[in-house]
Parts: sequence; structure tokens; C-alpha cells
Amino acid sequence: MNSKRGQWASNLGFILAAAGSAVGLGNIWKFPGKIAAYGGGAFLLLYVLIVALIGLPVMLAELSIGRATQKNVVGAFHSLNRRWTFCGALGVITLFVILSYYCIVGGWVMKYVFVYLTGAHFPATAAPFQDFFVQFISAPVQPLLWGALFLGACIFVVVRGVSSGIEKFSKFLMPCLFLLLISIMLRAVTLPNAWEGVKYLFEIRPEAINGDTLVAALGQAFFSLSVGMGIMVTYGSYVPKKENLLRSAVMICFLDTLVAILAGLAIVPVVFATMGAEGLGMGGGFAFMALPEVFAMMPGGVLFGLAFFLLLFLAALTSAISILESCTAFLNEELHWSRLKSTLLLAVPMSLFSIGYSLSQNADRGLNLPWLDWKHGLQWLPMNAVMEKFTDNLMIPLGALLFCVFVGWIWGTSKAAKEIRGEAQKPFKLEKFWSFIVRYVAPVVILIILYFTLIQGQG
Ligand code: LEU
Repeated sequence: MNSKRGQWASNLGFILAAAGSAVGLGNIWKFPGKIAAYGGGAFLLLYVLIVALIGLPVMLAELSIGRATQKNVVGAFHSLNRRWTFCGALGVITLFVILSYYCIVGGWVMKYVFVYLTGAHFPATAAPFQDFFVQFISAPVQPLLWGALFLGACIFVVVRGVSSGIEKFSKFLMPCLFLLLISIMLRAVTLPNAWEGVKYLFEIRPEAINGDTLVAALGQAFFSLSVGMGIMVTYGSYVPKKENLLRSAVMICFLDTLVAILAGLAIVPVVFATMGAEGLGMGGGFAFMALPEVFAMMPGGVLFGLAFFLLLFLAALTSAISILESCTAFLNEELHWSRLKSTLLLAVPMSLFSIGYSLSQNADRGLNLPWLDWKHGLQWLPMNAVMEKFTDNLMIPLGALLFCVFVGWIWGTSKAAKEIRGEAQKPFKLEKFWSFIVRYVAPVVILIILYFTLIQGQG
């Protein structure tokens, strides 16, 4: 075993770092928009079931590969079965593409923090907020500079290594994130009319449960839990051999879901309180367009706005760090580049994708790329849409499928289960059930999502 390799100094540090990876733009930016678009409580119910029944088992499978091999995602597959090295390589490709756009969106968040901090907050009418956002993201240079700054912050943490960089920062940032989120949520649910929003979040209308909701909930769960791309292999590889992985994975999934629900509670009631049910139509635009408008109408709104974007920034940062770390570990261990050299050399090709993503926010300037699905045939879509579809609809589900097939059928769930148990060595609760899910249920369910997205052209 490589003795110079980093390790988490404590199990709590590992849980917070992995929860930091899971809790990200997916929870606070995407999740409330999805709940709104897919009918409230029904989506929430499906989501929670999927996290528990599919997400958690897949996360355990990934963590076990990492911990067994103590290697980066490519090295891990290579050492367990050379022919499956490609599976690790696919993970790195997915991570590379995600990071290139995650940094741009992270940069948008930093810009908003800056706007609130400098007191240059926005005017109080609806249209200017939307104009502000649209003009900012479609500008040619500014979003790139903010994106570069965001990436710089990630590099700053990652070059410091596992325990003195990522773990130390996560242990400080994650409690801050919880405090901020809870205070925002308490403010939100006590606004007049907020109750309607709370009801919308939890009321289950059975007609809202259908194939579309299922596909959306599954895609959201994988993205949000950071599974299907090798992050959990990498983070699992830094866990000392004695630890039991089951408890940690349950905790990570629990924290991630808790934050998603709290974020829903912090955002949806606010939208209801100020704009009524029509406000829900803004979907993904909530965070950047609807919320500043809402903050401007509330007493103390500037502070509230600052707190919200700071929260989003912390969440995005700890997730982006995990993506960068997973790529860096690969370059560092396989090519023997230093951490600094790895992160900097990664940033060069990545910036081409980031530039393409950012420029294509503006229809006049943007690049188009081909996208193929069975139902619509070949389409030319803006580069940003293709990058998101490529990762969310294709690579992440494919990665999760391959990880399950590998653990379930190639490496074997009995070896993986032994790894999950850690020092304890007695079978963990539901071990057989876990094995059944990884071998049969998860692959079938993932194939269904791939069918809907690639053949039916959904999403
Ligand atoms: N889990 C993260 C999120 O919810 C994303 C992942 C790709 C690091 O934003």
C-alpha cells in the first residue's frame, strides 16, 4: 500500500467531507426547482425512497471499491480487474466535464455574494432581476473571470491534501452551511402565506407520480449523492481500514437528503409567500432570479440574500473540491504529478469546456453541439445543454450501472460486503438485501432511466 497516501484523520472528518461533496448546487439550486416542476410531495416521496433503496446501496458499492484498493478511481478498477480500467476512466471523463460547468455556476454564485456584500443590491421590480441575471451570464468575459476565481478557491484547498486541506475545510464549512440554512429556513416558513408552500412540499397528489417523475427523481438522486462518477471511490479510498462504511454512508445520505428538504423549505414557501403558485414556474431560475426579487421585498432582505448566496457558495465549493480531488488523485497517483501540477494542468483543457459552456448561455454567441436520441434523432443543441445532458442523462447513470455490475457480478458482493464491515467483520444488517439491490434492482432501474432518456428523449 502507498504509505504516502493521504487518509482522513477522523471518521467525522470523512463524513463531513463526503456530505460536503453530496450537498451542493444539486440540493439548493436544482432540487427546489425539481420539486416545483414535478408536483411537490409526490416527487419528494419518490426521491426519498430512491435515495434509501438505490442511492445508498450504490454509494456503499463505490465506497467499498475505494477502501479495498486505497487507490484513485482508475487505479482502483485497474487493481481489481484490469479489463475494467475503462470504468474508472469513464468516471474521470464525467468528472472533468461536470467540473468545467460547475465552476461557471459557482462563479455566478460568487458574483451574487459580491453584489450583496458590496451593497450594490438589486432594484425591487421583477424584470430587472431577470435582466440582471441573463445579462450577467450571457456576457462574454465576466462570468469566466468569476469561474476562474471559483476554480482558484478549489485548487487552493485541494493542493493542501486530504486531511489538512479537504477535511479541515469541510469540518469548518459544513457546520456553517447548516447554521445558515436553518436560519434561512426559519425565516422563510414564518413569512405570511408561507404555509401554502409548506403544504405544497409535503402534500402527495398521487396523479403526480408517473414515469417522468421517476426519471427526474432518479437522476436528481444520483447527482445529489455524488454517485456514478467515482467521487465516492476516491473518498472511500482515504478511509482507514478499521471503519465500518455502512454507518458513514447512511449518515452521508441522511445529511444530503436533510439539506435538500431544508432547502426546499427555505425556498418554496418564500416563492409562495411572494408570488403565489405561479412563481413555481421559474424552476431552475429560482435561486438567481426569483429569490433576489423576494429578498428585496422582505425586511432585512439584503442580509437574507447575502446569507443565501454564501450558503450556496459553500455548498458548491465543497462539491467542486470533491470533483477536483478525484481527478487530481488520478493524475497524482498514476502519472506521479504533484498535486499543484495536476490541478493546474487539469485547469488548462478544462477551461476550453468552461468557456464553451459560458459562451453558449448567449444564443447569438454560443456554440452548438450534436446530441442524438432515438425519438428526436440528431439535434444541434447549445453546448451548455449538451454538456449537462451528457453528464446527467448518460454518463452518471452509465457509471452507476457499471459500478453495480462490477461489484455485483465481477468483483463480487461478498468481497465488497467484507470491506464494508470494516473491523467488525460480522455481517451488517440487511447485507443480503444490499447485495440483491446491487446485483438486480439497481441495474434494472438504471436501465429504465437510460431507456427513457436515450430512447424516449426525455430530460
Ligand atoms: N453532489 C453534488 C451536488 O449536489 C454534485 C456532484 C457532481 C459533486 O451538487
